[in-house]
Amino acid sequence: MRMPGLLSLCVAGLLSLGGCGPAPDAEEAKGSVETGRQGILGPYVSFDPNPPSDLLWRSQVSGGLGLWLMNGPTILGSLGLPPISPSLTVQATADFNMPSQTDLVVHGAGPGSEAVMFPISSAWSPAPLTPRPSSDWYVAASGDFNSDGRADLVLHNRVNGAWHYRYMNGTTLLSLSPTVVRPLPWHIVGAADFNLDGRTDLLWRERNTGRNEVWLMNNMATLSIVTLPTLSLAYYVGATADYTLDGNPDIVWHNPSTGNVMLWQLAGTSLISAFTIGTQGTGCPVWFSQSTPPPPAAGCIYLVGPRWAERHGAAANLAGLGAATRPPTPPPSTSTAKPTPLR
Ligand SMILES: [Ca+2]
Ligand SMILES: [Ca+2]
Ligand SMILES: [Ca+2]
Ligand SMILES: [Ca+2]
Repeated sequence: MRMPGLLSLCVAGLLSLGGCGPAPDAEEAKGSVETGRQGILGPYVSFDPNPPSDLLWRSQVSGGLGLWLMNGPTILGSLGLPPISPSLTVQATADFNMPSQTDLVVHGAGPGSEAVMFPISSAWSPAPLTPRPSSDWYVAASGDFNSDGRADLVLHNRVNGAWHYRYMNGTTLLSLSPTVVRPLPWHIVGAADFNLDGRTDLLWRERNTGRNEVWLMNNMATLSIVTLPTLSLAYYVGATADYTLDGNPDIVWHNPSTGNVMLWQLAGTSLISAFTIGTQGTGCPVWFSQSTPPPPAAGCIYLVGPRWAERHGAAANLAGLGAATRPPTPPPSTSTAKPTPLR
């Protein structure tokens, strides 16, 4: 029986936020960034040898990073990672240098601080990225938006609502898409191939209402807009990847006030269940999205990804793996989880 509260304390301890002993019921690991990383296999974005997607937590006070190592919606344990300066924020997770591994995109308040952090040896190795046009812009998410097999970035302007893609070859900027504007306060809060057509889609959230939309995209072309249920602004989007082992990207939300970590299990763009997968912190300040840094509140950690999931890379990557490292067979149901009403 897992005990999310204990695991929460443990992650907090690994982030140097307070005392914490080993979780007796969890397989806790203390690793370097290269220890057994697995990387990105289509909808699975993993940081350890177990392919199912993990959850990345961040203290904006200490710069600490920690993982919930997951098997679908089940927390297996926690893992502390080397910190990254609190002058930087974790904006996106992607794989910028094949073969697959999980890298982080970070930047500070102003242009010139952008970098991809590669997990090399026992530390993060930064590689600079082309600066943003101004401090009004932030990296909202990553994805392969032009379907060339290479990770790209989507940048959003928090002041005027403009956004565009940066098409990348590794850390090299190849070109920009046209810049378009969606009126604020809609913000891009994630990217994933929700409908499994091989093209990365955009997840939008409205800052004053909690309304949510998936824009099904073909590069810059909006194929259709799907409205998801509205969710209280007490929650923010922490991750978009597959957490139910069915190949469909899901959405993980966190409520910093109650600590509730809630999974929306999606089938394409349909919400089929919502349930709690754990608890992290209580009484912490609200956060809207990666459009601003997580609140630097002592004792509070925030879910900063991964916010990327794709389908089309999965088959090729999985084909190169031995059976032992394939994702486990999906469970017959999620009946052990308790659905909670949406707010
Ligand atoms: Ca994993
Ligand atoms: Ca691309
Ligand atoms: Ca798609
Ligand atoms: Ca799923």
